[in-house]
Parts: sequence; C-alpha cells; structure tokens
Amino acid sequence: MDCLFCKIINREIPADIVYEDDQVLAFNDIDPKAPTHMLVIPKKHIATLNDITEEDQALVGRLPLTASRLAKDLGFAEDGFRVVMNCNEDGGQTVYHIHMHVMGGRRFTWPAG
Ligand code: DGP
Repeated sequence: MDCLFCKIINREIPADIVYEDDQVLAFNDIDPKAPTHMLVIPKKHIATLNDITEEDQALVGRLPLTASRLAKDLGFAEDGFRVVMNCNEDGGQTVYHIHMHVMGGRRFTWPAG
C-alpha cells in the first residue's frame, strides 16, 4: 500500500518513534509546530475520519489515551496541550492515514487558523 504512515509502521521509512504497542504508533512530526509535536496513529490503515467504522471505536479511542499518557510522561499534561485531527482538504489533511497531532510545550490560541 502506498501510504507514508504505513511505511513508517513497517519501518520502510525512518521516524523518531516515541511509543509503540500492538495497536498504535507515536512518532515526532517532521515539521513541528510546537516544542513537542508528535503524531499518534493506528497501525490499521484508515484513510480519514470519515472512514472510521463502529468496529474501530476502541482502536480510535486509543489515540487520545496514548496522547494524554505521552503528555504526562513528557511533563506537559498539567500545563495543557493541543490535539488535532485534520480531515480531508478543507480540514488541512495532507497524509491520508488518520493521525492525532499532539502538541505541547507552548500556549495555543483559539480558534485554530
Ligand atoms: P496533516 O496535515 O494533518 O495530514 O498532517 C500530516 C503531518 O505529517 C504533518 O504535520 C507533517 C507530518 N509528516 C509528513 N511526512 C512525514 C514524514 O515522513 N515523517 C514524519 N515524522 N512526519 C511527517
């Protein structure tokens, strides 16, 4: 499958991996928008948020669970952090394998641009 993030999962492309279990992978974003900027992805290929099915509920639930665990481990959970999931073109999605951006280490503004 010609998917960048599947290639990272399969170690065909290198990445700075910060967490892995049997269902999810987390690695540092190549173009960070905060002092810490990680991506948490399911190992199952799901192209967009629109493609999530009922059977994916537990798997997708692991994304915010992993995000908050990483934020706690890295020490910015209490100060706060930002998670983002972009969907399709208007949402700003550029890689079509769902991913949760996890950004911390600075104060964010709202609304997002
Ligand atoms: P989005 O625009 O929401 O689809 O975010 C895709 C993110 O993926 C973007 O912040 C940059 C990141 N990214 C793209 N290519 C690579 C790569 O090869 N390695 C890593 N670590 N991150 C990547």
